[in-house]
Amino acid sequence: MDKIRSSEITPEHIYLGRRQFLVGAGALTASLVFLGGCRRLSELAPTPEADFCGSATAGATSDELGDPLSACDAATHYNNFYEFSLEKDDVAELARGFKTSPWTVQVGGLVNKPKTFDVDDLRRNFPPEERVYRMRCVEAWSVVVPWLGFPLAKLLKEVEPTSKAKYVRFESLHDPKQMPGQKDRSFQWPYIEGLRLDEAMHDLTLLATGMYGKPMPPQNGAPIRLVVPWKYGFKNIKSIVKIDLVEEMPTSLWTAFAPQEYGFYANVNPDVSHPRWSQSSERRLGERARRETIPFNGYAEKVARLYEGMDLRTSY
Ligand SMILES: Nc1nc2c(c(=O)[nH]1)N[C@H]1C(S)=C(S)[C@@H](COP(=O)(O)O)O[C@H]1N2
Ligand SMILES: [Mo]
Repeated sequence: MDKIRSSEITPEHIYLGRRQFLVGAGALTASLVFLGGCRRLSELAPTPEADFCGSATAGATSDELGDPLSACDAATHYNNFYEFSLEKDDVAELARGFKTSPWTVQVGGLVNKPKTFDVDDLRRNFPPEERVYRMRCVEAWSVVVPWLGFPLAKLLKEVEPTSKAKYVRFESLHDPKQMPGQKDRSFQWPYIEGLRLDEAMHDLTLLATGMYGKPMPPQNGAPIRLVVPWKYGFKNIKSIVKIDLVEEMPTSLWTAFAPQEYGFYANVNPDVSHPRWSQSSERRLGERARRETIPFNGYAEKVARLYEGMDLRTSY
């Protein structure tokens, strides 16, 4: 059991939150053991799922840096999706049967043409393209995924943001009947995330409706989720039902929960440690040795200009 570092099995995001509810070191130790301190590696290993990964395909075999795609089984069985679970290895099972059709995304706020889009129409109107992106979780693990999706900019142009719009606010489904994790009231549901308008309009910013050549599986944020590859994973909000153009910087679920730990920008930055761990390296799913974390997760050439003049050590 000492082979597994606790950072790999304890949900880092909520460690502090849990601790606030515990009294004394005994309770703390007990809870860490309860959270999985004695699990064996075999239990964390993904179970093959013929219905999804068995027929998975991808046009590419690596990203633009030459990093190989992560195994489909890994990317679909090691998930953060707190609406279902605080663990990562049981999300796929808990989300099985999650109802993702019909599904609409309501787009409004500071726009000339507010509109509610049906996800099937979105797939028809904006044909999905494959984009291989690295995703780097704030907990210091990462994965390389062939997403299928379209640039968020295409959708935003259709609704015509007004000149007052400065930020985009995203909202996930709130449905405690289907999502057992939403009964945990230490979080302010629904899950909310936000981007500055220029970040949202950047060509790398994707609305993904599939991965590995297939429609998005529930555990990865079906039917439609955000992918912003230069930011920490938590910005990549899943199962989106609402998008609003707004004037003020939105408060995300994570900034509301622990503002000293999770900022609005959340750009991947190996030089700025999380208050409780270093961000200088990461564990790629399926690999043994740790990798160095790259500024902006390797996308600096395309996005660093968005942050010119900002102090990247403090603007987290
Ligand atoms: N609605 C919602 N979106 C979410 C999360 C979540 O708990 N709820 N977790 C985030 C975090 S912390 C990460 S790292 C990624 C994980 O995406 P994946 O499971 O597809 O790898 O989803 C992000 N989007
Ligand atoms: Mo994350």
